[in-house]
Amino acid sequence: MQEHQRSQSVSRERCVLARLISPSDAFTENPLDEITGLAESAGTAVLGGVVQRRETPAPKTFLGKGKVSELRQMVELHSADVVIFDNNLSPSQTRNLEKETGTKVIDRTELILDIFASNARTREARLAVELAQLEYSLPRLKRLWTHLSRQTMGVGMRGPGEKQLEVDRRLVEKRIHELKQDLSKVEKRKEREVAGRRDFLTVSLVGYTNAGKSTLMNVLTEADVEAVDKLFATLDTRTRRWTLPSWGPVLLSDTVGFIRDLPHNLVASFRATLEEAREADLLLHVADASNPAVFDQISAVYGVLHELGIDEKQTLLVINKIDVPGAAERMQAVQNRYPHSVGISAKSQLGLDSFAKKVSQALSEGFVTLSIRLDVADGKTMAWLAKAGEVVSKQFHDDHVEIHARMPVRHAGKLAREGHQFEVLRGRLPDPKPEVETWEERLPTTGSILPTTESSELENPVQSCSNTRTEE
Ligand SMILES: Nc1nc2c(ncn2[C@@H]2O[C@H](COP(=O)(O)OP(=O)(O)OP(=O)(O)O)[C@@H](O)[C@H]2O)c(=O)[nH]1
Ligand SMILES: [Mg+2]
Repeated sequence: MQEHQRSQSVSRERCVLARLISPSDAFTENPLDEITGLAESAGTAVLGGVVQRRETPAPKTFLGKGKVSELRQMVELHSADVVIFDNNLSPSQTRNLEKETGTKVIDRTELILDIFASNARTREARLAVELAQLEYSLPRLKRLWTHLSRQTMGVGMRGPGEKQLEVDRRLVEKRIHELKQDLSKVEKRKEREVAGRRDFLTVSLVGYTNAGKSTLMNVLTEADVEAVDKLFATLDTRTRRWTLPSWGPVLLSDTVGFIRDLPHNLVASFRATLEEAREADLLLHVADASNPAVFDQISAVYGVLHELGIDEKQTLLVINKIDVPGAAERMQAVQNRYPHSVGISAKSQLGLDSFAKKVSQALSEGFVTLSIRLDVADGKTMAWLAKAGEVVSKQFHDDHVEIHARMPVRHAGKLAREGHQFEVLRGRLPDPKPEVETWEERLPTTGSILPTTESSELENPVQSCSNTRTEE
């Protein structure tokens, strides 16, 4: 499986970075900062990099001619083993660039998959990563096959090279099928596990990778989750009991971090891992105020939440790392835009009291009091109501019973789905999903995470960085 073998680990290799950015992209920092962090997390030694501003990529080599030759010189100068692109490349662009630079070329998706593969500890994470890697390789296998058969046999002719690749392709497809079946079993088991914990309210930490989710989890629950300065340190989900001051016990879970342009098939493969977040009563979106790209990171996280279908969930934005010099000002800018956010330092344990208050407040906003009319013989629903919430009062009439009950919003959703009649006495049920096209259009209608102004009016702390302009 030639192409699949390409996605082997780049650990301990010497690398040169490359990125194409659009002329309108604005940076306060070096545009190669994030990919440098990713490449280092994958274990490579970063020796240099090139950036090109261009409206659209060059069809054959992605970068323009002059920039490709600059890249080749850099590869020769540093005797680099690999060029890592911070963009996604087509299989033919990868091949052309490998020819031009005389070295291996990998793109952003392949690098992220590589990091996930080396950090995957649990069986579930390993299955998810293998599936995403094979799905990434499959179209490349196909195209490699076309390319090889043309080269060796002429168009449309069958030959031994093609036969081998055809066999490889079938093997990959078979394995993809098996992995999907295994993951769907894991997903079902997870759904049952999560449903079994329904007696507790659940709060889930989500956010950009390295934002400090695991550090916060450890501080709040003494969970002992790995929290290190490494991208994608966490790839599974841990759930612990957290005694929320002035509230009581809730379940808190920490999970895999997100990143800009997270490969779609990776998000899909991690659905089972993200089950807790999908079912949570409240999401705590942890953002890193020490990072100048915090606004972009916040939007990238909302993008992934949208992809998972959970962007309408009640969310509290937690602005972390306010202990870092310069972060307090950035926190202010974030709070201007997201007034219902809260600033903390998980590491220095700053702001945790008001954080806990905001969480309690958000959780109580997630409750409704309902008046439900049930058939007197419907003992099953009555028992369920007593378990799902608090029954405040019960009034028996000739043919029905009227129950007033307080419960988390998600339970009210279940009652509606089951066709029960009820009236909301206190609190609010979420509006039905609006018919909009993009998640950005949807943002202004979602509860506590709202920006206060239109994005065009926002004070944008991210300004253009002139020294990164490296046009041909
Ligand atoms: N200065 C400072 N550093 C922090 C704070 N919180 C976390 N960190 C550091 O940030 C790095 C990443 O922290 P983690 O808790 O592993 O981040 P994460 O969001 O779980 O990251 P992934 O699991 O990789 O997605 C670690 O080096 C932490 O020590 C904070 O409040 N202040
Ligand atoms: Mg983590």
